[in-house]
Amino acid sequence: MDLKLNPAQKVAVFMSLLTLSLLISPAHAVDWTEVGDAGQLLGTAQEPTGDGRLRNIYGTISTTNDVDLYKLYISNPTTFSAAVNSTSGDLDSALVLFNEGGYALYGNDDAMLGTRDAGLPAGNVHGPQAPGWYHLAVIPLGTPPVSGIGFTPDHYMFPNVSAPYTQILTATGPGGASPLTGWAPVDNLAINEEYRLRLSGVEVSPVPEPETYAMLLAGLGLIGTMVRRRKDFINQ
Ligand SMILES: [Ca+2]
Ligand SMILES: [Ca+2]
Ligand SMILES: [Ca+2]
Repeated sequence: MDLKLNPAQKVAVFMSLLTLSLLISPAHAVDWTEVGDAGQLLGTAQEPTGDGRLRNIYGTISTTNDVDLYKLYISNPTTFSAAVNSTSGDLDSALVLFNEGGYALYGNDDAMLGTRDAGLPAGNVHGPQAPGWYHLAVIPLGTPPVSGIGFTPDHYMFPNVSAPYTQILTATGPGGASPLTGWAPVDNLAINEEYRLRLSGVEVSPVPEPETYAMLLAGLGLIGTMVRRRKDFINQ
């Protein structure tokens, strides 16, 4: 095919191929390692960056009061799940998912009997219901999230529960109807426990912007016009 393109058409073809390659490029899997110490409040949460599906976060719980809060974009709420493994062996973890505004959705202490690793399952009725920004906390056991001024149990977002600790918890505690403001402190001990947080349904590159699609469609439209003109020329 010998299409003679004017400069505008060349730009259109180039932009179309570029945006097409962006859209169909294979999804990357991203493993994020905690940078320094992730904060524990909405304003200091750590936001992993990169391009593609966020597969793992590797981090450290350095003290008994070190909560690591991550700001995540959940692109697929139905497949979202999170699971902690204590890679250094001794961390008794808990997990809580908050929405963008800091209201708690669900939490867990032990994913299954016989383990102290926490997990949030996919497809739970209390899990995320829409794509968007959320906050996920990796918590050393005994450091409950609170809402309001003060750290007393009347500010706890989650109820006190008894064994087994495998249940999925919801924010039905006295402070559960309000957003996260802090974590009730415990005796501060250095523990330096490393963890791996496995994730699904989370992206670190936002989906293509609407302008990307608009650019692609505009470029394809121009190519279509050019091909039609060429055919008209041949058919004359
Ligand atoms: Ca940390
Ligand atoms: Ca932290
Ligand atoms: Ca646990």
